Amino acid sequence: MAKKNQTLGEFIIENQSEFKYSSGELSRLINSIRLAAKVVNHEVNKAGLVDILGAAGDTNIQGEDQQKLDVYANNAFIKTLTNREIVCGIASEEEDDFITIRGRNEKNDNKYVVLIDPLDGSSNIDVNVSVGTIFSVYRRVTPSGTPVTIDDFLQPGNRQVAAGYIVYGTSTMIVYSTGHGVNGFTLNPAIGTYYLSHPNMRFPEDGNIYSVNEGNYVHFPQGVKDYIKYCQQEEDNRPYTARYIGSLVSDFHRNMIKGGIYIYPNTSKDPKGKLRLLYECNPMAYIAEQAGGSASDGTTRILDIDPTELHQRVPFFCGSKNMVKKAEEFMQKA
Ligand code: AHM
Ligand code: MG
Repeated sequence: MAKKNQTLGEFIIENQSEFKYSSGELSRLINSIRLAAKVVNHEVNKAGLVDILGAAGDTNIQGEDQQKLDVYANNAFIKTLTNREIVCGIASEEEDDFITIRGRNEKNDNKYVVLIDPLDGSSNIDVNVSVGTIFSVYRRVTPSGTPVTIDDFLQPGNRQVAAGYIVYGTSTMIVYSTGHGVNGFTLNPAIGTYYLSHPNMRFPEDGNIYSVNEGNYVHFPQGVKDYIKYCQQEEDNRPYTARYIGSLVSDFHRNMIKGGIYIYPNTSKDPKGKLRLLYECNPMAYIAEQAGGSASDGTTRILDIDPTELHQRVPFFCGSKNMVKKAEEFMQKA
C-alpha cells in the first residue's frame, strides 16, 4: 500500500513481498539504481559550471579528467550494479556489447539482467534542459551457474519484471513499476532522500497534448502526417497543444501526468525510427501500460515485439490509450 511521504527505502521494504520471486534481489537492485541516480544527479546539476570546472576532455584543477556526462552516467550505473554483484549482466545504450557479471565467487548465480539508457536526451545538457535515465529489468532465461548470453537480453518487453526512469528536472524524480502500478518519488536534495510524491500514477485515457518533432514532417509516413493534421483541426477538444522537449523521459513524464501522446515515427531518413527498443521503448511501454496507457509501433504492441539485436530501433507511439488508438487508426488507413 503506497503511503504519501513514505521514503523510497521504506516503500521498497514494505512492498518487497509483492515481487513474484521474492528473494530480496530485486529490492537490492532497485536500491542500487536509486543510489547511482543520486550520484548522477549531483553531476548533472553541476553541468552548467562547465566554464568553471572544465569541459569534457579537460583535466580539472585536481588533476582529474572531466568526462562527458553520458559517459559519467554510464560508468556510475555500471559500477554501482557491478560492485554490488546483484545482477548477472548489463546492456547499455552506451556499450556495443553486453557486460557479463559473474557475481560472488564467480558462481554466475544472480537472477536479473538490467538494460539501461544511462543519460537519455543528452543533447539537452548544454542548454540546461531536463535529461533522464531509463532502465529495464528481466529475469535471465539461461540456466543459473552459467555466464549470461545474448538470449538473456533479447526478451520481449512483456517479460520485464521492473522498469523505470529518473528525470533530472526542476526536481529529480524516480518513477518505476515492478508490475503493480507506477509510483513516483521526488528527491529532497538537502538530505538525499526520495519521498513518495506521486503514488499510483495513471495516464489519463484521453489527452490534448501531442509530442513529436514536427521539423521532420516531410520525412514522416502519411499516417503520421494525417494524425498531426487531425491534432490541429478545430473540432471537439481539438486543436491539441504541441509540446516537444526532445527528452523522451520528460516528454513522457508530462504526458503521463497531463494526458498526451509521444510519437517518434519511422522516417524516410530513419526507416526504423530513432529510439531503441530495448533501452528506451520497452521500459517506457511497460510503465505506460502499468499506468493505464499504451505503446505501439503503429500497428503492434511494443511489448510483444521479439527483439533480434541489442541496439534495435523501432517507431514509437506512446501515451494516453485513446490517443494511441487514434494514431494507430491513421497509420492503418494510410
Ligand atoms: P539519445 O538516446 O541519443 O539521447 O536520443 C534519444 C532522444 C530522446 O530522448 C528524444 O525524445 C529524441 O531523442 C529526440 O530526437 P530528435 O532530436 O530527433 O527529435
Ligand atoms: Mg537514449
